[in-house]
Amino acid sequence: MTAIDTSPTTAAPAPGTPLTGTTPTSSDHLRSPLSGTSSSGTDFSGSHLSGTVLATPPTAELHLHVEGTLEPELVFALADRNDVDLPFASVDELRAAYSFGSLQEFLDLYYACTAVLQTAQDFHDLAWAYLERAHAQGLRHVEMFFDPQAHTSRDVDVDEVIDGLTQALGEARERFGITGGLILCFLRHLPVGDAAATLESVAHRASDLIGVGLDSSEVGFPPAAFARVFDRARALGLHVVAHAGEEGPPSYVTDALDLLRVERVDHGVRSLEDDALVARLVADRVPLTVCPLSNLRLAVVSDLAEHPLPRMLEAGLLVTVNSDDPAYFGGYVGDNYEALRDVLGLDDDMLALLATNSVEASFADAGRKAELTAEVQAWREARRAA
Ligand code: ES4
Ligand code: ZN
Repeated sequence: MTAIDTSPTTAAPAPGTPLTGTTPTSSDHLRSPLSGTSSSGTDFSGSHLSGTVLATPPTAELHLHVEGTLEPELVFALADRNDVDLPFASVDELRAAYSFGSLQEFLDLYYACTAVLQTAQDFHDLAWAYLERAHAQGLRHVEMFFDPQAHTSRDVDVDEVIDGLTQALGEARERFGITGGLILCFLRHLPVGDAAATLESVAHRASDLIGVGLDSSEVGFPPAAFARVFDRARALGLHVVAHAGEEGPPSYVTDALDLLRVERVDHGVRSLEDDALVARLVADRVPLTVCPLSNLRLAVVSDLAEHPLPRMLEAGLLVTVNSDDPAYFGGYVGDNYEALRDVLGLDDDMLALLATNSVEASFADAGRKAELTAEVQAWREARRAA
């Protein structure tokens, strides 16, 4: 059963009714985000899909904004369901607007489209659509970012957001054996007091979260202001990550490490401009969640052939591959691996290394990491035999 149907010919249901599928009003299918593994005995590994070996490895995705998985068809389906007026006449017109010169240009559209997301059902359908697509590309574990302030600012209850996303993740675990959970991101362009209040509003359900992150407009919003909020998140038992060094300078990466004490750096590509920082990231095995197609579409690099990822690997950095906002940037996680093969010439050994890095860099428990590492090895062997 598919939880959404975004085909253009689908008749729009009345506002508030599910498009298809179940209404996630209870938490009876929920699981704690990272504990346990599939127990059905089913081969969930990416390599079994469609009876052939996938061209890209089974992987963990650690840098994925669920709001950035909002495909234009779903924008229109949810707008119909919720009676939201859109400033675009058609799916094609909206997709044509997906042409960005900078992070800010993208973010303006990204926040505008969140207007269609209102109920737990909407958030469920959004996440489920992503999980189905990413499953088809070999996704095995996801640590999913969400931006509560983009929704609470529109009077959407944060519990609706968390309930819907958690329900979808629970279903993905049952049906696909995909593990993972949620990382709550603070919007750094808003006052730090908003971030602190957001964290307190979910403190009672910290067990529904893996961690916190920091995203949105980077330049002009350095990490320092968020140090106390991150202290509080750690005190709640949450992991901490932050976007740094996407458009911002390497000093933002250093500050994220020193002041926020992040365990991973999201993007971090500009770290290469600071040799001492690179040495530190290598020595401490700090993972960087790199997003090649995002970097291309947001003009962080002018050409994928010039992407620094190969240099980052050569430097010994713990690099992972991720899709960031796949609906907007032209590709899901497997598409990002594919692009690295096609444009940068990375071979199966390199792709397997990147997938193994994603497992190491994840917040999965040791048992799950061992399972996923074995799946990557099995993929590598299957590719050799194919
Ligand atoms: C984002 Cl690519 C990127 N950078 C910063 N914040 C974001 N939110 C969604 N995508
Ligand atoms: Zn991002």
